[in-house]
Amino acid sequence: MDLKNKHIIVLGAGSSGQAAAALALREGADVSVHDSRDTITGFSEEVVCVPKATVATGEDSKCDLLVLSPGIDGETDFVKAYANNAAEMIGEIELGYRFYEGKIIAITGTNGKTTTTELVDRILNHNGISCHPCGNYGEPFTRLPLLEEPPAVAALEVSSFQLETIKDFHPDVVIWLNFSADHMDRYPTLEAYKEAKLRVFTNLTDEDDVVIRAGEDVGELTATISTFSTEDDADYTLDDGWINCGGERIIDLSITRLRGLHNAENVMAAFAACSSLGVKAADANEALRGFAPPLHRCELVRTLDGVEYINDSKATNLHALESALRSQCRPIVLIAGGKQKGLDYSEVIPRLQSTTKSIIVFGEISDQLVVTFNPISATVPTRKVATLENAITAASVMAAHGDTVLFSPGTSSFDMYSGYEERGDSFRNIVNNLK
Ligand code: UMA
Repeated sequence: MDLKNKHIIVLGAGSSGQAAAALALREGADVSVHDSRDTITGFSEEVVCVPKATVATGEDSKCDLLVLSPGIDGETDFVKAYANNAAEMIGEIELGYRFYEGKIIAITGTNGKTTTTELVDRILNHNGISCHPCGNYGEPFTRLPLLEEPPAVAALEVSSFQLETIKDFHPDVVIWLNFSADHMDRYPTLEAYKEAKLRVFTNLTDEDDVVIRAGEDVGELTATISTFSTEDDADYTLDDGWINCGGERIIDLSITRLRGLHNAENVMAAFAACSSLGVKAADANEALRGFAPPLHRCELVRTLDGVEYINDSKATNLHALESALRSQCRPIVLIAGGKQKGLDYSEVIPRLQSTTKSIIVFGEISDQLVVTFNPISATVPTRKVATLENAITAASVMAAHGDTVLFSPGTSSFDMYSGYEERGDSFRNIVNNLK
């Protein structure tokens, strides 16, 4: 793609916008960045910054290429105003794809993406294949072609938001971990969310590999498929703490610090993808010795008076909450709640009834949760509090020796925090200050 002397508008001045602008500049384009914020920072002097952008700004802004940041909904009048004046509109992932020459393992699914991205990264680098974790994981994909020595493989975590704006994007391997309701504040229906995610398969051919949880309904695929599951028959299964493939035990999960069936599936998926690049099971097993889950994902913060405090702030949807509940083996005092994003918590009531002894709710969705959990209040009482600090104090009183206080909100944090990281850091700090 030739960007020389082309006028590029980058919409969104967050981390993807900054990386996309840097790449377009290197390619010789004239770059402007537009954002509805009052101020824009973090861009080089050559970039024209347009803060306080509105629909009217979009209607007045012509360009050869519009690069959209994933957090901005493409269905809004704001984006449509820009898109109508652009010769082409793509997302930041598509831009990165057009300039990155290495192989791509695209990792998607509702939950487990970040852990799996780190597992792929660890296994490949340990085996002498240079790899870099990026995408929804944190570092934008467009940073890779800007590196002096781009890695041989991108372990690319991709969200549905990012997939909405791909065109030619063609990964070599796709990992599809699972699918359940999420982001219902962005999509009109569950089908629309799934449709966005399924776009990851758009350009695959029979030369590509897909690693998929057994039983997932993703329609017909032409690629070579490997399946994994801790429940159903699959190419990769769980056998007494080992990952089993073709009747052989290949990876010993006890040498990692990962816990829970969902993490066993993440390991299966990561290894299956790496094996399609030639990694042997014994070498992957060695690479995973001591592997710990990323922060905010069932992270054991502290044990105080025999009570475990677990930070699972990354659980921003109900599938993640359910996985966290499933992976504990002690009685649970659950802290949940946060932003109202259209999720129906009644789905998790059977699991709550069998695993929790009490529930503490807070945040924008707390009134709704008190009503939703009312049918089980005789055995699992729910208490509403105003802040996370109040929730932790209440939990520390309610939990007995041998219990677990699990902070697994089940929804996003934006009603009170800048993101799940800030929310999880806050949980960790408060717990570490408990006396
Ligand atoms: N903005 C507007 N107008 C709007 C809406 C937003 O101008 O109508 C501007 C905001 O003022 C802001 C910018 O857009 O300046 C933000 O863009 P962005 O939300 O795309 O943020 P980035 O910093 O570019 O982060 C994005 C991903 N964010 C989202 O998808 C919401 C990051 O995923 C990703 O790590 C990063 O690109 C690098 O690839 C985060 C995320 O929350 C972790 N992802 C969601 C999730 O995991 O649930 C999908």
